Amino acid sequence: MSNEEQKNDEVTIENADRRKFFGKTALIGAGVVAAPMTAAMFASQASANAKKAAMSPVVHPGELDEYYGFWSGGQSGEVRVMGVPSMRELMRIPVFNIDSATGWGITNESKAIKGDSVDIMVGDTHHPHMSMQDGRYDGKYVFINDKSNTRVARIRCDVMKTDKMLTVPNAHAIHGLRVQKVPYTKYIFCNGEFEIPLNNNGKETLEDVSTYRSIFNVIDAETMEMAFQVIVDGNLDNTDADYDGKYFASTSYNSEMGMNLGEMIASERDHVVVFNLARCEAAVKAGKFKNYNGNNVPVLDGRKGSDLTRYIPIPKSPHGINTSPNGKYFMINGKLSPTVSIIQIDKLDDLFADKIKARDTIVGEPELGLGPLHTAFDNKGNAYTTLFLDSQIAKWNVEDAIKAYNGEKVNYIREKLDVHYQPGHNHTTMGETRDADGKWLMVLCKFSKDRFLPVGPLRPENDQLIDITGDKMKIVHDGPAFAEPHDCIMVHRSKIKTKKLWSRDDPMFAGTVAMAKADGVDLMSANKVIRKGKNKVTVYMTSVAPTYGLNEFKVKLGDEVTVVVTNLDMVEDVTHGFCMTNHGVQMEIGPQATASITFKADKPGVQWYYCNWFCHALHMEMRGRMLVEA
Ligand code: K7E
Ligand code: CUA
Repeated sequence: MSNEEQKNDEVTIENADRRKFFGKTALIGAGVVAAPMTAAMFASQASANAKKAAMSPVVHPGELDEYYGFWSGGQSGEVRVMGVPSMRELMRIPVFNIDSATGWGITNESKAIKGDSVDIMVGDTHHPHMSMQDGRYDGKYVFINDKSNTRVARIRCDVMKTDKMLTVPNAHAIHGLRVQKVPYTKYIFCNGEFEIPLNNNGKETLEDVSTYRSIFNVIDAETMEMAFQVIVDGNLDNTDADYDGKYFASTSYNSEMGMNLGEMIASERDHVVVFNLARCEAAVKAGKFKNYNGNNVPVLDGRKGSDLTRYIPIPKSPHGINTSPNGKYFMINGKLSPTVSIIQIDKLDDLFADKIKARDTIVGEPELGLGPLHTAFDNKGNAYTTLFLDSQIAKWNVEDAIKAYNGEKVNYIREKLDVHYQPGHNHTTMGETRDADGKWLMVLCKFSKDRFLPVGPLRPENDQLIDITGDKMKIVHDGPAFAEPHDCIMVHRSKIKTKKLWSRDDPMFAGTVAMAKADGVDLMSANKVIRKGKNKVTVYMTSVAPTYGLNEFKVKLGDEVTVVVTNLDMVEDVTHGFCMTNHGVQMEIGPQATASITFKADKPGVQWYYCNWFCHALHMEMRGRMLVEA
């Protein structure tokens, strides 16, 4: 045994003993562990704390958080609004799911927004990102993908509601999603992850894998319609854009185009595909595209050899891609490789001009640990990479990593911190914008194991908040989260202005307003029942706490009934509900909003409807009868 091996051996044994020791004391009980703490120990701990007190995540009752957090709700299909640093959950925004509280997916207004996917009740959200102006959040929209049904939705930040949804044609499973940062968010970029035939009609080609493609998608952020798509070689995973408005790039973990695990991880290298926005737009203008599957979305060919794209080889199965807030680098997280590959963005001009080779754009490839998935940034030149397999965050210095790649003897690793456990995404406050402020790092851990009271075989995930203002990272908060929050953003509260009341001309219910106009009804005053044809009835009513404009209305058994409620209350937070008992019908109507819901009156007799959102001391009395004549 060499000296080195012997030393390692000793360390292991010592650690094992320490573990046994801690295990025993834990069995005896927490009280026993606390007891031996002497006054001297307390004093030394206090002085250590005084050196650099961690920022406190405590936000006292009545105080407001400094940041809005937008959390993906993973398999729940929703987006959550958190207060950071308190980690209080402020709101849930239903997007791809059906929501019992607000009637999302049940009301006519939300169904119209869902459009062609109105019958789909599930979603799998991953990547929420806010629209930008010149690389800074503009507070207008948050965009979110649905991997499970190939959709992208938009949330309006003034009302915190979903206002647009698009099923992306030609693609299969939208995963990575980012916005154009500069000059403004004209486009949303997102990846079709899975590989399918271009005309996926089950006729032309089915089993010939060589005809399968993954497709890159560019969506107009304002209209939420497809701008164009790009066929690529390999599949597509995550994506991000530069700070110049010129390039965006996506990782590919399946450059092999394998159809099973073994095939997908066969080669030692996969790639990043870089897209040239100006060339793509010019190609669309010049008509150099094709259409597939009978729709008219322009599809460009960006496979190897095309002048629209460049392919940069990256070690084995990369995952996340993150642009540094100084706009200089794309960080490509290695996943199966312990490295992050640093692409220097201003070298891409030369790459597209064929003056340099693809790998010449790589200016650093620091080795960080096992399973690097995603990287976040502070405002001091440091990067924070999640190590999924090591259950750690690696803090490293970007310029030092570049020096090391050039052969200089520098240690670029600043610190490794244990997190609990298996982190996926991490994110810093304002860290995906020019305003990165280096205050908080959120780490979204995939497992919580021993961190919370056990709640059966399915455990919450664990969101850990880390203070990154000092030399050492400090975990200051564990937050249980339901349904895997893949990703989040944290936006300074000064960026977001929300409405207190709905505007009567809000586009969210413009369709219903138009219907009322056609029916000759003034929504602000009318309470009436209009029969439309043999089996259709529209019921218009107002609501003012604690009454509905109609105490009763009469329909016939089998009628299709549309109830339209307009909330006349002008008081902030006085939301009413409408619930038709025993009919699976309920919805929220915010102050000054109109909402409607359609159902079949398939039960005879007296059917009570009631207000299901607390609004008044006499809220229980806010109800009325639907009289159903048999
Ligand atoms: Cu890494 Cu969907 Cu961004 Cu999960 S993805 S972690
Ligand atoms: Cu209106 Cu409760």
